[in-house]
Amino acid sequence: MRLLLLLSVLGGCWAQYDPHTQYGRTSIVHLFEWRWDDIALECERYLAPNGYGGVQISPPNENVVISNPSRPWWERYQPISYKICTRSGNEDQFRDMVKRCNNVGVRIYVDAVVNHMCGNGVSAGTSSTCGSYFNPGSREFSAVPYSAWDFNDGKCKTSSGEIESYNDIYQVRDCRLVGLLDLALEKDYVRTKIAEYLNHLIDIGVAGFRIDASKHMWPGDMKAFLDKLNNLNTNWFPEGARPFIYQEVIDLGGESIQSSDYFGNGRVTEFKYGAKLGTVIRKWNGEKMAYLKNWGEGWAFMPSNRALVFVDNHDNQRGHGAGGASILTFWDARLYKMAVGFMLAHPYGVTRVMSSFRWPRYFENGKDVNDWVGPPNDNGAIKRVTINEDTTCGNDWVCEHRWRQIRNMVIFRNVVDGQSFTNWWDNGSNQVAFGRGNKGFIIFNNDDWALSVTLQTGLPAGTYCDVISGDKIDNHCTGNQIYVSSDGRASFSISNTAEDPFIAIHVDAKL
Ligand code: AAO
Repeated sequence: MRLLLLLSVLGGCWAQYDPHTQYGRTSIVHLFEWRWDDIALECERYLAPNGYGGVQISPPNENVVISNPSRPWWERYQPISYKICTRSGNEDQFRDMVKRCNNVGVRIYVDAVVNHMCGNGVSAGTSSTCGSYFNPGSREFSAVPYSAWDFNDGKCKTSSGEIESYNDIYQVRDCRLVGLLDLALEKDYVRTKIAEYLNHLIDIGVAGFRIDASKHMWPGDMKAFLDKLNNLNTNWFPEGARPFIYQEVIDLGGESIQSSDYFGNGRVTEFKYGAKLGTVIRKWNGEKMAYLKNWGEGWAFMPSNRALVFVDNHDNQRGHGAGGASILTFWDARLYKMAVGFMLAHPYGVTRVMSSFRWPRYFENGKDVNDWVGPPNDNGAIKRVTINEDTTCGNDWVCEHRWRQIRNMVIFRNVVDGQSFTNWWDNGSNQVAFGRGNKGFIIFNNDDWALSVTLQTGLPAGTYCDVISGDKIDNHCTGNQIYVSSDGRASFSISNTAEDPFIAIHVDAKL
């Protein structure tokens, strides 16, 4: 009884850091701009069978319709109301997705845009995804409703009303981010409206939230609306479970606002992770993989139990947000697979895999002039995610989460969950290897010469299927095989010109 009480108290206070994934599932995937009915299908046909823990979805609430440029992806970051009504689907389709995904043990995390409404310069009217009236000039959003009282115009001290310096914490929290009308979160009315929106989603069955632009909200204001949230729906979650919270705060160092300011509310996105890993894998600035030995807190990242990590996100894969040119994406597939493989093998943080759409990337003076282009569509309607015979996706959906190397590393992470980081080896350059207890082992060759080495893997003796070059199907391996001898040692050879210059083995892929 006392133990139960202690457990439930602990459970209660730690819960906002816990993604509430089903036992044995550890990673989430961002299905950027997908339709709700396609996500429901993907949960059933692919994510559950391959051990994905959950999906981050694009913002589900009504947004402005931008026609110049034509339907950019970023229109979804300009809310008009909290009706569940977007290009991804209506509320019925949303409910169906949440139910079907939860029923196969895959969680849904909503991208919550609550710092602001649409841009200051948008013209008044009903050009919104559900046709609700709004007037940015008079600050009227009748479908919430919000009025001029509910915005920070009086509080912001810059003459432009915009954030002019990221080093002034008052500007960053009280002024407009790129013209977006900044909600007055100090008001209980605004906090209540936000909590009503999020509670509506919680009651439908979502497991948590990515909170957009958290840097632009005071941590205490956020806590005030988070404290108003319901527990998760007991159809799928234990009694008393709190929503998983991860806050989008870009902290690459050097600004007054720090990630740690937000730890009390939940996890925080660790943007240093992808920026640094990209620099290392690209071998820029004298970086080498050997330096990854103390990856994580040793690189001045936030504590692992507060971090949400990713190689790229929907912003920095196209030059928005932060991280710059070092960020690896599907456009650099060979290096990208190594980076995602490293992330998923390494114990640090809660991991998020990116799943993108292809766009006509075109650089002029170092900037992608098509960075705005929205998802594959027919006259604005988002195209379905079709599945090819070889299990890849059609219609310009990239589906990185279905790439064998990435999908198999998601499974690797599940298999090694809870095991310590062991048996590190490096050649002083860009050939490195490490294990996860006696469950898994991975080795990379990112040097310009071949790798050939015998190493302690920590694994039980036997023949293993390399899950990067192939799959274990029934009891045979479609890729390379690795032989671990009775002392735990194994020989590895990786050509520097290999399509995927890394090898990963784990106990569930033992033959
Ligand atoms: C669009 C148009 C705008 C127009 C506006 C209103 O593009 O021209 O004014 O509508 O009409 C997305 C798009 C925006 C879009 C917006 C609304 O990215 O282009 O604006 O939807 O449709 C900051 C925020 C961060 C934000 C990021 C993009 O802190 O929260 O900008 N990300 C989220 C979403 C994002 C979304 C929004 C927020 C808004 O993920 O998709 O915007 O809902 C510094 C700061 C960062 C700051 C960046 C970029 O970063 O630290 O906090 O992010 O600048 O402004 C070095 C530094 C690094 C620095 C970086 C860049 O790397 O180390 O710290 O340089 O300077």
